[in-house]
Amino acid sequence: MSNIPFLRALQHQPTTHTPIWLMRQAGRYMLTYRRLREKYSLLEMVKTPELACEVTLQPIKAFQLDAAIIFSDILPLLEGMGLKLEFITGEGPHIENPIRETSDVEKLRITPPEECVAFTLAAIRLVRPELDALKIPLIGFSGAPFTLASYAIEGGSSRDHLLTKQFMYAHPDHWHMLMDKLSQMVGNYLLAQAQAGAQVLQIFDSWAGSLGRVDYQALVFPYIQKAISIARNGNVPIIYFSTGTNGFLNVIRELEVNALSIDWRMDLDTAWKIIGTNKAIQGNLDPALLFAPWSILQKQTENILRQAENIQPDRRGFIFNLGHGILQKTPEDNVKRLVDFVKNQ
Ligand code: 1CP
Repeated sequence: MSNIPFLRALQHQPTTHTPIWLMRQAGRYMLTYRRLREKYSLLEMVKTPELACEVTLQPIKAFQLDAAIIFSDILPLLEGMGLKLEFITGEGPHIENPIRETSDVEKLRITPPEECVAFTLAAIRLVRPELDALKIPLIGFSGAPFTLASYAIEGGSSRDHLLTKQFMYAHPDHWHMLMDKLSQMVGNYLLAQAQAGAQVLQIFDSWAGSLGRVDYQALVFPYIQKAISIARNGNVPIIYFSTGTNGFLNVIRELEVNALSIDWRMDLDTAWKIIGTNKAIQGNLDPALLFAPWSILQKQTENILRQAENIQPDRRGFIFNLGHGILQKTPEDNVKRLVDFVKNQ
């Protein structure tokens, strides 16, 4: 049995302190990251294992976090299917040849991760020994099929995911073909990360909450489950993260994962009751609270800890995190204070 708190929490074992890490903990809110980013583009950093390794370690060196997440992004995987990706400064991701016709789906390739995302697998192998020396476990990750489909169809970020939904309703057979291909890519990618040394896997389904329960259940859920069933061959715990999905937690709880990561729109204890204590729970501070005066941040942090205790008095199975990724202008001092506070409660 591991004595690492984050891994113990995922196995519902009591821990010496409540483990904490922050989604997108490496990024532009950190001065060390911005300095490196002046010299390299995002994709250069992702595709150079030495740089990805360095950025993965930046938040670990700055804060007493309980887990590291490999530095990458959810979108480079789409390049392995034949989509052309770039990140435009100030605008975000852009896909030059998005999916618009059914024939575009037929053309999508399934490429082994060793070929299309070898750089991330190499970064995992490179960073593991450094993290082992610090007794910090490493998380590998992938976007979920729906969230990836949304970028592949919209060609970039989208508020309403209208093109995605239109495609889903107009071309059901090709929607299933697209989701089937994506679930194979995602599953293989997660499995390869576990085999390269990731000790935990997280699936980011950031935009699943734009769907209603009926569509999520019929058109999306089976493909997340398919990706998970491939990834489970890696024999490491899996976390499923989504936002805006609290209305159908009773569907999501059926996923064969070890933990669910929830957002701040529902009380943690209410969510955990629906999910059941056979799964660990991760969350759920509003990332905007890291901009609040300390007294308010502290009160809301304590509130989350109390809610976890309402379900598990010793908080076993609870991992403190944000309800979504850390925001770009977050003050580093508040991150430090939050991490230190949670670990001493
Ligand atoms: O330097 C830069 O330009 C910074 C922005 C940045 C960073 C730091 C992007 C662009 N991606 C990343 C890394 C990243 N992305 C990580 C790794 C680091 C960590 O956690 O420490 C992870 C886990 C992601 C995941 C990711 N990328 C998600 C899922 C999580 C979430 O926050 O919802 C999504 C949706 C993306 C897409 C993406 N990447 C970057 C941008 C600007 C976007 C678009 C977001 C949008 O559509 O609004």
